This record gives sequence, structure tokens and C-alpha cells, in this order.
Amino acid sequence: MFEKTIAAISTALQDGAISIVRLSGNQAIEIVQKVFDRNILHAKSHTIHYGFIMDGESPVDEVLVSIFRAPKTYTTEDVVEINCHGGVFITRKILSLVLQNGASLAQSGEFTQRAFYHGRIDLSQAEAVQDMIEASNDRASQMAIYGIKGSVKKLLQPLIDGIMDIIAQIEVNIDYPEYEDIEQLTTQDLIPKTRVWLEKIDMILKQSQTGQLYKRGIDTVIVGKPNVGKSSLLNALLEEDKAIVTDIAGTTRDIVEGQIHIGSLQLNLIDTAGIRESSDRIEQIGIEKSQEKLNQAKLVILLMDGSQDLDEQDQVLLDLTKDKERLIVYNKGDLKVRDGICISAKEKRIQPLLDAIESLYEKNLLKENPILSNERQIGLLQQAKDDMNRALDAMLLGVEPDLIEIDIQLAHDHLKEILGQVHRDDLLDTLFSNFCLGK
Ligand SMILES: Nc1nc2c(ncn2[C@@H]2O[C@H](COP(=O)(O)OP(=O)(O)OP(=O)(O)O)[C@@H](O)[C@H]2O)c(=O)[nH]1
Ligand SMILES: [Mg+2]
Repeated sequence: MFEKTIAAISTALQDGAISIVRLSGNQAIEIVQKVFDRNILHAKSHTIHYGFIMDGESPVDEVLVSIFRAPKTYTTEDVVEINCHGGVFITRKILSLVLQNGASLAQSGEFTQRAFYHGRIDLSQAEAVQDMIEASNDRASQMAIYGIKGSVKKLLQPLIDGIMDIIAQIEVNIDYPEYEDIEQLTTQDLIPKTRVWLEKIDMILKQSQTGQLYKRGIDTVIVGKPNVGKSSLLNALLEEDKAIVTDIAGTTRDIVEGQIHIGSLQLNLIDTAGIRESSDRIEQIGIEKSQEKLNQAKLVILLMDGSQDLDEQDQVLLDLTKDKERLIVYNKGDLKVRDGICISAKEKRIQPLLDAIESLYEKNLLKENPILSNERQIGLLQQAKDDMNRALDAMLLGVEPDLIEIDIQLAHDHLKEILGQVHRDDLLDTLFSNFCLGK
């Protein structure tokens, strides 16, 4: 399918022990043969060969060359990998030698793109490859490996096939109304089926949205009125003195951020300016930012000064955060012990809060549930859901199946697009261009 044999450095471009120059395409073995001092033209697939890369008569590097013959390779084409010494200079030199001998420089993601075009993997699997590279925590890497193994397809294919059957039946009814032995599909038959599809789609959507939290970390904002110890808490969580702490109310005016891991959860923490009525212009801006961060946050830690009675300002914050996923936390537990989540940020006694966060998300544990792994996929599923809902609304109004078919067809297309079974080439190019070079 592809004329060109491509080559790229597949390892990070920095000095290291080993680097890999990878080639894929039907000329891969011949090209490497031109710069390698051992005969590999007839080498068996999945074998490794020791020798020297040569620039004419001069040895360039001592290497191991791995041969993978089509079709059981990453791209399904012939693939050759040259394991060389890991210096940037020598790796580039070997790459330029194979380019001089007929290979073309690969674009970002082009190896994976070929695997996709040759049908070895679907689009969701290709995306999972990049997700694995970018994974920064256990959950993210776990989701990526499920993705690589094809979990999204397993999840969606039954839905796609089921919907296809219905579309086919509607079309037969339209095309051959005179055939009496073909069952006539009525709107009444379709309604329960559509409801079941919608339920499934909804469940996958919900789980996938939770999955996103785990993958990218949970945006967590610490809010409270001034001086309750928000910055002290951030510092205690981060185990460093990142935010300024003073006994002056209104110390924090800007957003202070940091990241922590609790078990396999990742929290993207934000400390904010204490929220109160203020006439100070700078503090006002800080408070506006706090509210903006509060709106965007997935988790709110509402901090109270537990050594004092709750006042009107606390009440305002309780109201402001009541619709968010939140934990109400009493600080200054060294001065007064309280029921609920009671900590002392100053003395770095914050275990009750850590436990509360873990148990809050424990119930959502992903386990082995396959889910969609990125915004593109989730967006398409959302569109499929909207299409299905439109179809259902029309059915409930008694519209005939042949008029509803268009929405069902749209839902079907959107589901297939998740797997790349229908696609636009320009979109795919953009998608793969975000991949790593050499992947
Ligand atoms: N006793 C006691 N004092 C604390 C505790 N946590 C913070 N403080 C004190 O409370 C004061 C305010 O702490 P900060 O962490 O700056 O409070 P804040 O909520 O960030 O305040 P603003 O940035 O002004 O909104 C400081 O004097 C801290 O030392 C605690 O657990 N116990
Ligand atoms: Mg502060």
C-alpha cells in the first residue's frame, strides 16, 4: 500500500545507553543491508544480528540489527530495528546513512498510522499507543494497555453490529414492501431496542468520563475563607513550602498549583485566594480567579477553621460548593478536635483527608471495565447518544421507521468513527501528527 520505506529514531533524542533507528517498508532489509557488514538479506523473521554499521569502508558503530518480516510486525510491513550506541551524534549518523540509502524520514506517528491503515489495529488502539507513552500514573497506563488490547472495539462492536441489523431491516422494508415473509418493523418494535442502546451508551459515557479523571488527574481546588490554612494545607500535601503562609488574612492572591499522587490517584491541586468581600483590588482579582477555578474543579476541598464556630462566610462557601464533588475539612485540629475530617495543616497531620479522598474515589475503581480513553472518542459517543435520542423522540411521536433511519444511521457512523471505520484523511493526519516521532 505504501511505496516508501520510512525510517526514524524511535528512542528519545538524548545521550543514553542504547538508541533505536527503526525502518518499515518493503525496502527495509535491503536498505540496512547496504550499511551493515553481515548478510541479512535471507535472515529469518524475528532474529537479531550482531555486526557493524559501515559508511563505505569505515565502521561507524557496533550494533544489533533485528529483522521482523511482514506481516507479523508493528506496521505489518518488513521492519528493521538497529540498536546502536545511544549517543545523539551516532544515532543521527546512522539515521542519515539509511536515509542516504533509500529510506524516507518518517513523519510523527507514521509507523502507527501504517499499522492502522493496514488494519492491524483500529484507531482507538492507535490512540492507546500514544496514551501509553504519555501515561503519568498507574491508572492511565492501565487504561492504555486495555486500549492497546482492543477493549474499545470489544465494547462498541456489538452495539455497531446491532444497530446495523436494524438499519438493514428498515431498508429491506423500504425497498421490498411487497415481501410478506419479511417482518415489517414498526416504531413500537424499535422503541425498546433504542432504549437499550441508549442505556448502554450512557453507561459507557459515564464510566469513560470517570476514566478521564484518573487519566489526567483530578483537578482539585482548595477553597475557604481567608486564614483558614489553605496554603498550609497545600504545602503539607505537596511536602514542600510552595505557597506563602502568614497569619495575615488575604495572603494568597494568585493561584498556586502542585501535583500529588495518593495511591494510584493523581490530584492536580490548586490553592486559591481566600474568598470574602474585599475592597482591595488585587485581592478582588485573586478572588475572581478562585471562583473560576472552583467552577472548573472536579473536586473541592472546602476548608474551615475548626477552632472557631462557623460563620456567615463559611455558610456562603457551603452554598457555593453544594453541587460539586466536595470534602468539607476542618483545619487547626491541634486547637480543637472536631467530628468529620479533622486535620492540622500546620502540624502536617493530614492523613484523615488523604483517607477521605481515597475512599471517595475507591467506589469508582475502574477495575477491568473497558472504557473510552480520550475526548475524541467520548465526544463521538456523545454525538451518537444525541442522534439516538433524536430518533427516540421521533419514535415516541409515532414517526415511521423509514424517517427515523437517518438518525440511527448517524449514530451508527459516529460509533464507527470512534474505531476509525469511517474517517476523514485530514483528521487522521492531524491526529497522528500529535504522536511521537519514530512511533
Ligand atoms: N494552629 C494552627 N494554625 C494553622 C493551621 N494551619 C494554618 N495555620 C495558621 O493559620 C494562618 C493562615 O494560614 P494560611 O495557610 O496562610 O491560610 P490561607 O487559608 O492560605 O490564608 P489566605 O491565603 O490569606 O486566604 C497561619 O498563621 C498558619 O500558620 C493549623 O492546622 N493549626
Ligand atoms: Mg493562602
